[in-house]
Amino acid sequence: MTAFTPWPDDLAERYRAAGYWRGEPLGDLIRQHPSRLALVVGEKLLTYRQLDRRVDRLAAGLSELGVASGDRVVVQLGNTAGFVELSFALFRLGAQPIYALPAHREHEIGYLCDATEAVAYAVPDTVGGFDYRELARRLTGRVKQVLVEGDAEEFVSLADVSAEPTELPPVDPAGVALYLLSGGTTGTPKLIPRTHDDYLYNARASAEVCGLDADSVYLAALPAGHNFPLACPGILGTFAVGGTVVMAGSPSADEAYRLIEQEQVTHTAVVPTVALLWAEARAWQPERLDSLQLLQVGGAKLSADQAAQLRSELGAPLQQVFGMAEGLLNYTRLDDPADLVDRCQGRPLSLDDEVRILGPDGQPADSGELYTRGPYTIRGYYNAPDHNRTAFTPDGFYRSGDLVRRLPSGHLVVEGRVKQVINRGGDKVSAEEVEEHLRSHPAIRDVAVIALPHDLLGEQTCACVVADNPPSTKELAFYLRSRGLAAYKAPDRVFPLSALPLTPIGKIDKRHLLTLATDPEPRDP
Ligand code: OOB
Repeated sequence: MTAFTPWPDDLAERYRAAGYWRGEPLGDLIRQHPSRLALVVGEKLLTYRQLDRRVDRLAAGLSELGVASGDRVVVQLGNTAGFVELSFALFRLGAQPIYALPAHREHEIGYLCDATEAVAYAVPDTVGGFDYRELARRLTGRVKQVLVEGDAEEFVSLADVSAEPTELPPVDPAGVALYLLSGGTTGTPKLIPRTHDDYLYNARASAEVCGLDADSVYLAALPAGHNFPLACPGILGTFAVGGTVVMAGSPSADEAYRLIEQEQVTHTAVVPTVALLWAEARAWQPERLDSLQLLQVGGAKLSADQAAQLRSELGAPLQQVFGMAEGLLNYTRLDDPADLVDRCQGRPLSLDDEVRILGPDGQPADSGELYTRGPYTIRGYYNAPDHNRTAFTPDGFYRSGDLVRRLPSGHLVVEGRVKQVINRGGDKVSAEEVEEHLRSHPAIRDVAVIALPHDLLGEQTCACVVADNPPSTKELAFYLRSRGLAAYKAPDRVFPLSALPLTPIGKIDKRHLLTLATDPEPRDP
């Protein structure tokens, strides 16, 4: 079993010599700037000193519960103090959080627990009427220990996990600190091991490029366990410079506007869909956004027109971010002209990010599929040798599946993708995963899942089904929910047809399906 594929020794040495990898454990990040304000969650304010102490006590308490170095813990907390405290306590123990998204349900969580033999699963009590303790109960037998932030009922309350701090064994900064989830092209999500060294560099270098300093106030509006708000520069990048992190319970415009004005937020990150909703809400939200020094938009394509619209309606400086949990981050720079910011998705963060663009003939080109390797791009997914053979080249480049064009300035424009993923407003839906589930539906004989263009979400999920009595979207949503799948993976549209079109070599012709599904006068193939 290969939990983690290391970088080759010569490159690791180079990344250390260049000062990217500093041999520091992530858990130490909040030991500096003791008297500064680290975290704001609702009424709760924590200085770095207070946070540091709470984390030490939590780490000691977890250790008493049996959580040890190398153990994995599935973390599905919202944007709360518990999220930050538990993450840092695990970093200090050398135990590894696996960051699930709030929308994940028993299918995804069960898989994560099984695949990683996680020793614990951390959840909130209820959020928006959904009871995560119920979800934990449905996973009985697959989850060893459940930790709850809030009313724990029969489980262990995170607030009670506390003990006198003790000396903990040293943590290897070259080892895995945490696991992120991949956007996913496969039937099951892949786990992305990130080391202390690489992830700290990711956060620090991002903080620098985004102009964060000790006076910065970062609003975590997207779910904290996603790479973008976690470390691009996000929560960790803000801590690295001694700034303040403000947690938002949701990315809704009313909550974000209120927090931005109240806490004088300087930086925040959203997906295009959320940014467009914020712009629309400008009409009725009275709050001022003058404190915003940078609005980062990424995770899905923002068109030049939409960028210009955001710029004029929100009045905040804009940054485009094209990133991936696997590593490579592209940012437009603070001194890039507005016109360039609007029409590209940024350029690589690091001088040592190697970007290879290959045309359809497999030869280097200015436009084609993006391959990358570098000081914070993984060399392999967790325990996935077969998948790794195709997801990475023999010389260690990650095959992103994104189609890009390189401008003479080195900035990249994202033009499409070759991977079978629907980017639904920044939420990544694996076509293969949804197809696998739908294929087991009793009424469906054959199915192909494709992306359809959508004004607000960018893309929507369309299930092209061959069935005598095609199920409705509602029925499919219900069916997938009953199988424990996250709700965002349910198809937005069902396109019935009598047979799936095939390419000359007999593969399902998804391009043809797209034309058929978007044809105003559909004809069956
Ligand atoms: C971010 O990370 P993931 O892992 O959820 O998704 C990565 C994929 C990319 O391969 C690309 O297909 C798409 O999301 N993507 C974009 C994009 N940013 C990401 N497509 C078009 N334009 C963009 N600006 O999504 C992520 C990670 C860190 C920072 C920002 C986003």
